[in-house]
Amino acid sequence: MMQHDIKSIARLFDMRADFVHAHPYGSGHINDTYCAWYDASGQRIRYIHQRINHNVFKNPVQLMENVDRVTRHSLQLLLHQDHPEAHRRTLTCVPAIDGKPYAIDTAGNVWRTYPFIERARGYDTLETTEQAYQAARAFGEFQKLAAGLPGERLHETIPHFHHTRKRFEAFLIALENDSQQRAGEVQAEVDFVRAREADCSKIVDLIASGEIPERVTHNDTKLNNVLLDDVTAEGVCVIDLDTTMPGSALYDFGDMVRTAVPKLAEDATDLSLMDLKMDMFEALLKGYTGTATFLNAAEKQHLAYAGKLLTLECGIRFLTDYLQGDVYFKIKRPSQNIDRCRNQFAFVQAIERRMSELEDKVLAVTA
Ligand code: ADP
Ligand code: GN1
Ligand code: MG
Repeated sequence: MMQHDIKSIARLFDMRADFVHAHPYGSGHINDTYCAWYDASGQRIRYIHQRINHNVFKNPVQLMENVDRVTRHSLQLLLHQDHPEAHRRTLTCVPAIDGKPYAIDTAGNVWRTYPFIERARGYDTLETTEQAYQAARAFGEFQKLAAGLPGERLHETIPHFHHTRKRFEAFLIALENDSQQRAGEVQAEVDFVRAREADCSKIVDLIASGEIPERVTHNDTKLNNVLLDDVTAEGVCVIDLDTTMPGSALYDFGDMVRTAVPKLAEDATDLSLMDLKMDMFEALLKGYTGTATFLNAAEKQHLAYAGKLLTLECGIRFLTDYLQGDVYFKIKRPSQNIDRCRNQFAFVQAIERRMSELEDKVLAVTA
């Protein structure tokens, strides 16, 4: 559904082309994304206009400072390499009329505009192991690029985003408050989380002790956040940079596993069919470790575990949102968040069943 008047949003940006029409676009759970067609001297081209969800991102201006820095750095490197497709390999911010990388509408919403990356797309469900390999390579390359970002530490756009222990505590508070009187329906899920309380501290403790280093990471590496070339499947552009900030390499690898390895889509409900696609896991490992060559021994040792942890964390977040009345993730049907939660927990169980096989694959690839 078109919630916003995109033609008037378009006027806030220095488009140098004439607006034709726009429609809602993509399957992201957070921002309001529109694809808009323009006439540029007789040529039809398209752009992405996005409203930043300020319920989720409390400081969109700081967020855009991060995005502007990261994308400029990325473009500079590509131009330095004389890359023939530099502007297709990274997001770039189209400036607003006042030169800023964002614009604010009359209702106070913060908007940004990106050129549309053509002949590539993001996948909710992968079709081939080559796609998994290429996606993981692209996220590994992105981490390398982010590691070289000059200047100050990036802003934390969502503080403690992957602090799983704090996610567990937020869940306990939502359960205690039970503002929607839903706790009674989710006893099995509550027990599931409580039984895994110890998991929630494991990686944060290793980070606190220094065994796992802080790195600049993407933090939202679900598969549809990398666009793969329509013809070659190469990972052409990493998108959705809102959570690019200090984190752990394990968060990025873990979220790739969460989204590329399950047999079922994130909100599918026929959970008896849930299992792992081992070949996808292997392809992710090869792609990621082939480019993320900086990983230390502790990071390598926890690659398989990261898949379990990030899935558990995401399930806890869906459950918390369900208990709070679906205030965070976009939903298209009333039970979608609890369906997503149950699905994530089924995948956690499948990982637990097959953890030794995953560990063997990690050893084989990283030895
Ligand atoms: P969300 O935070 O809501 O997930 P995203 O930034 O991931 O928002 O954008 C939502 C979807 O829009 C993406 O999954 C992708 O399909 C599409 N998209 C975003 N930016 C571009 C772009 N520059 N070119 C092409 N498609 C894009
Ligand atoms: C959200 O924005 P999107 O749809 O790429 C969420 C991720 C979750 C994911 C679950 C900023 O990702 O953390 O893992 O949904 N992004 C934010 O599908 O919370
Ligand atoms: Mg996204």
